[in-house]
Amino acid sequence: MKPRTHLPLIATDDPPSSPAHLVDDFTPALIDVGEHHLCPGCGEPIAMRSVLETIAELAVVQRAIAVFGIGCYTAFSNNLDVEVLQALHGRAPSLATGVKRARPDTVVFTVQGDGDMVNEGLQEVIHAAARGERITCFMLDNGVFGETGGHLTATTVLGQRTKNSLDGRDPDVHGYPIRLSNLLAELDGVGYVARGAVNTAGNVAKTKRMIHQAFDNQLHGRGFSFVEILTMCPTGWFIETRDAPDYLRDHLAPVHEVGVLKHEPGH
Ligand SMILES: Cc1ncc(C[n+]2csc(CCOP(=O)(O)OP(=O)(O)O)c2C)c(N)n1
Ligand code: SF4
Ligand SMILES: [Mg+2]
Repeated sequence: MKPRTHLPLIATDDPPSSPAHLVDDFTPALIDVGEHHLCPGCGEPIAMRSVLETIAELAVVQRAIAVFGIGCYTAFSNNLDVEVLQALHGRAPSLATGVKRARPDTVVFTVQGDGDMVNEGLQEVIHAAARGERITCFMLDNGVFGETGGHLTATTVLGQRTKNSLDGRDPDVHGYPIRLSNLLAELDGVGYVARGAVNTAGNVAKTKRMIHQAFDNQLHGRGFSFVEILTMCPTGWFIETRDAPDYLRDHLAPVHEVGVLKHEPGH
C-alpha cells in the first residue's frame, strides 16, 4: 500500500543528513555546565538564560557583575562564567549599589525572587530605585517562596493556593498582592521598568527585548532599571508541570500585567 503523504519520502534506513541537536547545543556560552538542579518546568532557567544571552550580545561579559539573592535561582551562581556576589536576603540592590559606585565601569545586575525582593528586602530596592542607582535589578516572580516549599509571598495573587493559604489567598486574612513594578515606575530616578513572562515563546522573546532595554539604560547612565519576569513554579503551585504555563497566564498575568511600564530614553 502507498503511504498517504505528499512529502518527499526518506528511506527509513538512511542516517540523518545533519546531526540531531543536543540540549547542550542550546546552552548559552556563559553557562559553564549544561545541567541544573531546578525542577522540570521551572521558569527560572529560561529567565537566567535570557539575561546571560543578552550580556553576551551586548559584549559586556568582561565587566558584568551579578549580585544574587537567595532562592531557587541561587543555584545558578555556581554555573555562570560571570562574576557573582551573594547577598543576604533582599540586600542585593544595596550590595550592587556599592559595587557600581566603586567601579562605575562595570555592568551590575541583581537576580532576586519575589520572596527575596518584595517580602524580605522591599526597602532596599525602593531606595536604590529612588536614588537612581545605575544598576539593573531582575525579579523572578513566581508568586511563592519556591525554595522553601511554596509559601505565600507579597506578590501571591488573590485566590492563589499556597502552602500557607490552602484555600487561596484571602484579602481579609493575607492582604492584597504588591505590584512592585508599578510602584517602582512611579519613582523619579527610575529610567526603565518592565514586566515580562516566560510562559510562551512569544513572551520569552518580548522579555529578552526588555532585558536588553534595561541593560541599555544602565550603559547610557539613565538611572535605575528593572525587569520583573513572571516564571513558572509548578512545584510551589502544587499543579502538574504541563499546566504551569497556562496557570501563569490565567492567574498571575491578569494581576501582574506584562508590558513596559516606564521607558525614559532621555532620563
Ligand atoms: C533571613 C532568611 N530567612 C529565610 C531564609 C530561607 N529562605 C531561603 S530561600 C527562601 C525563599 C526565596 O523565595 P524567592 O526569593 O521568591 O525565590 P524562589 O525560591 O521562589 O525562586 C527563603 C525564605 C533565608 N535563607 N534567610
Ligand atoms: S520550587 Fe519552583 S522555583 Fe524552585 S526550582 Fe522548583 S519549580 Fe523552580
Ligand atoms: Mg519566588
